[in-house]
Amino acid sequence: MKILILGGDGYLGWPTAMYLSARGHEIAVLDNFAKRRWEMELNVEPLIPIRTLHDRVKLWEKASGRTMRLYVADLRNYGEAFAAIEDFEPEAIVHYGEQPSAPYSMMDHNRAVFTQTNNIVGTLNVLWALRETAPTCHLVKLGTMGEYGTPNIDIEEGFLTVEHNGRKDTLPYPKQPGSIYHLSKVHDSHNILFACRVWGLRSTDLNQGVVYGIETDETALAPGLATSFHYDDVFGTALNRFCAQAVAGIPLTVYGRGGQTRGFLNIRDTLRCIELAIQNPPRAGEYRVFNQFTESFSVGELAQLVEKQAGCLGIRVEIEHVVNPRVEAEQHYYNARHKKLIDLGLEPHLLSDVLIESMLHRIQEHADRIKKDVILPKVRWTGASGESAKAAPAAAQTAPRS
Ligand code: USQ
Repeated sequence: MKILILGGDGYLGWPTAMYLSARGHEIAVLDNFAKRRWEMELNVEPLIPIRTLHDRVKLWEKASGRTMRLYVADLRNYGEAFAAIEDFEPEAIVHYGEQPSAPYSMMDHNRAVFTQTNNIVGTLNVLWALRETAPTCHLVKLGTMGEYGTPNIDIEEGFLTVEHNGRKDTLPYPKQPGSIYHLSKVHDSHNILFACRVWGLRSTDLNQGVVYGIETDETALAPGLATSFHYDDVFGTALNRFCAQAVAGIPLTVYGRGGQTRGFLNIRDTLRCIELAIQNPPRAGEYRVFNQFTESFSVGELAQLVEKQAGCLGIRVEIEHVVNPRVEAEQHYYNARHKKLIDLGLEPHLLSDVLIESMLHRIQEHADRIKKDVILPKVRWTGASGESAKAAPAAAQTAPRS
């Protein structure tokens, strides 16, 4: 199939492009390199040095013997989005091309507005271009499990059947996202549902959990094919950060009490989930949601797993409960369904000691590049006064080890 990867320069976009190319699909990547600019703004860098996308595409073509197209385009510019889609004529689009960080979106007014404008307008432009030039193309859109928040009932896959005053309907699941970034994904979901319902487009909204991992079969083929792995407080995600902190000899930064539970998945499973969605497309006019994660952990549990495995390698690790910079429940009910991708054939790579060990080893190879001053969280969810509309959770000051 002809598949266009939006955000092809990113942590997940680049490995997805290689994975699908290796399986015989005709791939094009599109990016405007905005993430590289944000990294420079904040003086953060991926752990493993990343070559330009142009170079990585050339290297991949040499290593695999397959061709890959590259579009430099900004999705906020309708003309650029339209031109790429019209030119490539994709049968499927995988859309990672958004600002992906919750802390970045909560940093200041400019970045909050930027995140929502960038993500929502970019996606709306893609939807409109599909309507005009490729209405049968399958849009595989990366949403997030964070759209649901942490309700005190089971989380379903996108829709909830409710009975109200004696009548029954299946409606979009209520959303209670925890950041301006997560909100942008909720707004995207509404726009995509509308585009399917009214224009007859077809889309899979993948509500993905927190991804961890550095390596895929394709990134391992050559050093220059590596993907962008972050450990800093803005772009790094929990488990990736904990592994880097362990290697750097910095206490693991569990925010607050550490009972925050989320769905997690291995980067390798992200790629397989995308493939499964593409191989099993929705019908015209259908908008469907898959919850894309394989296991749930609290952040406290994750920190303990890293502490244990690092200990086996002789690395002494401390766990520190730092004041939670976010406004989020630290102890809550969490039971999210994630059956649809398993039904399609996903065989999860579950989190294991071996996997944590291999991440620690890989990070050790680049330990001298870890900037210790970008680890502690600096972005607070509350206003300048320190108050939020909802009472901030009881701050766990630097507390004893769990
Ligand atoms: N956390 C810590 N310590 C840290 C970093 C994070 O305790 O050093 C906690 C956070 O407070 C939060 C949880 O870990 O409760 C997850 O935080 P995260 O930074 O790993 O992930 P998040 O901000 O939720 O966002 C990430 C990706 C985003 C994706 C999302 C999936 O950056 O693109 O949409 O995971 S989900 O979390 O399911 O919404």
